Amino acid sequence: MADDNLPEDSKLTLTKRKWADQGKFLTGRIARPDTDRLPPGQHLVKNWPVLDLGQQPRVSPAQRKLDVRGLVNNPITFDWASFHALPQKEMRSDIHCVTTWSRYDNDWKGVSTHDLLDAVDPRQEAVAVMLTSYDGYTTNLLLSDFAVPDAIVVTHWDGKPLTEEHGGPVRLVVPHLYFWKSAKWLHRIEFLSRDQAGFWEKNGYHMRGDPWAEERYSDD
Ligand SMILES: Nc1nc2c(c(=O)[nH]1)N[C@H]1C(S)=C(S)[C@@H](COP(=O)(O)O)O[C@H]1N2
Ligand SMILES: [Mo]
Repeated sequence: MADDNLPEDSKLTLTKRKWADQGKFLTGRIARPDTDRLPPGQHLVKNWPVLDLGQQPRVSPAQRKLDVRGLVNNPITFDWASFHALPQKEMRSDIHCVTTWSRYDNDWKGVSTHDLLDAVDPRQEAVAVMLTSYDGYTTNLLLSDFAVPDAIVVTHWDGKPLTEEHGGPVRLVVPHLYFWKSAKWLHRIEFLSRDQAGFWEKNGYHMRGDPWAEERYSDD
């Protein structure tokens, strides 16, 4: 950590301040140090559990497309070839599932949402995205959460093609939110002028799902 920042402006201070606010608001407990990598209420697993609605996508992997549409200047329907013509990036991140398991150090390869956003050029009015998957699943994200630097549309995990049970050939990974936001078998990304609830969000889950703030369920 560089110490040339003023203390009140440093990333560490800002993170701790956020922790303090959230910790006080949610639990009344003293905030944990930001060196703690495991969000509150989570436990670590070494395996990678499979969780979904139990409905396998009907469309075969070879026929799948990724349709990026809505409030964008340049809507694109990607096939496997055009998707792989975008810059391919590698990232490592942790998974935090709302069912309380977390898994560290997952190696992903795919297209960053940054590069996807560059390609489709969202319009000024776009503030949210709805993700729709080939099994009928939907989930929503604010554009600001979709656009974080470590969000990535992945085709590979741990150096190997993503298995079908984990959402292959193409899924989203948004590591700073609970894993239900990371749609498997991704079919459509639609840019919207307001945040609308997806499948779990209509069924009692939180609209945002920040694991560090324990945004598991909606309040109402
Ligand atoms: N298409 C689709 N994506 C999905 C789901 C689903 O049912 N369908 N479940 C979500 C939930 S609740 C979780 S915890 C993760 C699980 O991903 P995994 O099976 O690869 O661990 O996928 C998320 N993405
Ligand atoms: Mo989940």
